[in-house]
Amino acid sequence: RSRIIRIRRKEKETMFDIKEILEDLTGEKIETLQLFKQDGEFNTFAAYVALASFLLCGVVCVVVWFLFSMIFGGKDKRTGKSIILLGECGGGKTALFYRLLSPEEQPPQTLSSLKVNERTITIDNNNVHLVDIPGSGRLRKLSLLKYSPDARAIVFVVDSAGFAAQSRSVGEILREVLMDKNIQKRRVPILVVANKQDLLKTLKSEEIQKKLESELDSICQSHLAVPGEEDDESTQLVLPGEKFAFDNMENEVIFRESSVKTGDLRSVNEFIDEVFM
Ligand SMILES: Nc1nc2c(ncn2[C@@H]2O[C@H](COP(=O)(O)OP(=O)(O)OP(=O)(O)O)[C@@H](O)[C@H]2O)c(=O)[nH]1
Ligand SMILES: [Mg+2]
Repeated sequence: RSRIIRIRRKEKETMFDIKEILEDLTGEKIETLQLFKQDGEFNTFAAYVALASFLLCGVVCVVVWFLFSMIFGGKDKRTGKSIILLGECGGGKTALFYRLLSPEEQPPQTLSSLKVNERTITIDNNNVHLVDIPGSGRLRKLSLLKYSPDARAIVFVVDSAGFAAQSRSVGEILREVLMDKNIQKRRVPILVVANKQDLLKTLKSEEIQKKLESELDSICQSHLAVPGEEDDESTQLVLPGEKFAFDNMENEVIFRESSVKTGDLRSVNEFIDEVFM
């Protein structure tokens, strides 16, 4: 067994069969491949075999991990650079956009936006591309398609004072976001921020979450019952017979509060810090 064994090239192809190959070549049954021969001498060949097997196992593990993450993990969600502000008209996206650019200044009086605002700013040494998408119709949908491939996170702004009257349309827009292929594939985290907390008669983030959950449930059920052109079965947010729940989403969806007017943006800043960590 201590004989020097030469392995023919074709039999070198797989290291898993090494014991069988050695048995074929020597015609003897091999129990174990010993690192030291009986006379105590170091068996270089066995050491090479052990090292090669070890390296091969490592390579196989890396390849399996890579394939697994490609198939099940999607693209790394930490590759995008954009924080995208989305939501219904009048929620305070543009006001928030300006507050994030100049935290100490009151944002200028804004009218309903007709174009996307974008700017790159530095937050804690990170270059953050801030994108404010108008809430109204077609421009919102086209802009989401354009900017979602680079999304690092979404800040979904809700007017907590006007929410009761807008809950259905807010739910429709949030569904659009959750259905976006890039947002889904890269599991982009979403912060739903209940803005305008300085006003009287506002809803808290928990109340908004509950109401949005039931709105999204009914919207999703109607899409399941009568699928539209854009309803791709594989990306539906609920399965038939299932109830919609934010906890079941692949994307992390969290609910917090803010007031752009008073400058209370702790929730938004913490969220941005976290996604760029
Ligand atoms: N009281 C109060 N008003 C706010 C706050 N944030 C924004 N506003 C006001 O709400 C109104 C709408 O804000 P915008 O930032 O223009 O809203 P938007 O989401 O950009 O709206 P669209 O561009 O139409 O999608 C403006 O008059 C803001 O001054 C807030 O925290 N508190
Ligand atoms: Mg705006």
